[in-house]
Order: sequence, then structure tokens, then C-alpha cells
Amino acid sequence: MKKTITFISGIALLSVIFALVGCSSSAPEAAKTEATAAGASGPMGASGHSIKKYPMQGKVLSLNAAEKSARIDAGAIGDWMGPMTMNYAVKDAADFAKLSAGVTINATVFVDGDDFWVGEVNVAGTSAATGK
Ligand SMILES: [Cu+2]
Repeated sequence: MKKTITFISGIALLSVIFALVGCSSSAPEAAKTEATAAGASGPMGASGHSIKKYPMQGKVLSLNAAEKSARIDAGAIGDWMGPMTMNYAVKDAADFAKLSAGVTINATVFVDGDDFWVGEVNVAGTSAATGK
């Protein structure tokens, strides 16, 4: 019985770790990246760190006009995020205007500390099959 409880605890712990790693970069990794980029001359963001840019390819699933955010099913985004569906702020109105449900995009993810958003949007194609 004790063994079973230990096993279940292990699963729960793994789940927590996976959840933490899944949707944000780990602190040690961020620290390492920052140290590596110390000599680089990126623009400073609000966080005081230089803003990092990652190419992203994804499909827009839905839009939230009030929040100017998009739910995007994206492939791996550099070493920042694995392939997953999540919400991204789209800060630039011109970029947001290019988006609609069903389109596939090539874009850039900007990461400023804990803040991130999508910009430099290019619509790569529309999915006529979904007809949205
Ligand atoms: Cu994520």
C-alpha cells in the first residue's frame, strides 16, 4: 500500500513539473540564456531584459478582439516553447487585422521576461476547408 501511494505521489509530482515546464521557460534556462546574451545589443524591454525574438509557424484557431489576442496552434518556438496551442497577445493592430480563424501564419514571438506577444505577422495560407 505504501508503495502505491509513493507511486501516485511520483506521478503527481511529474505532472506538476510537466505543467510548469509546459507553458513557460524554466528559470535556470532563462538565466543561462540571459548570461549568454549579455554581450548582445537587443532593445531593452519593460522587464529590463533584452527582448528576444523567435520565429513561429502556426494556425490561428480563434481571436479575441477585446483582448487583441489569438489562440494559435504553433510548432516549437525555438528553445522557448514546445509545440502547443495557447493564447498570444497581438500588440500591433495591423498584425491583428491580418488574422482570422483558420489562417496559417509565419510570425515572430517577442519575449520580454514573463511578457510575450506575436508580431511581424505574415499570412501563409487560408484553410478553405474550415470555411470560417
Ligand atoms: Cu505554452
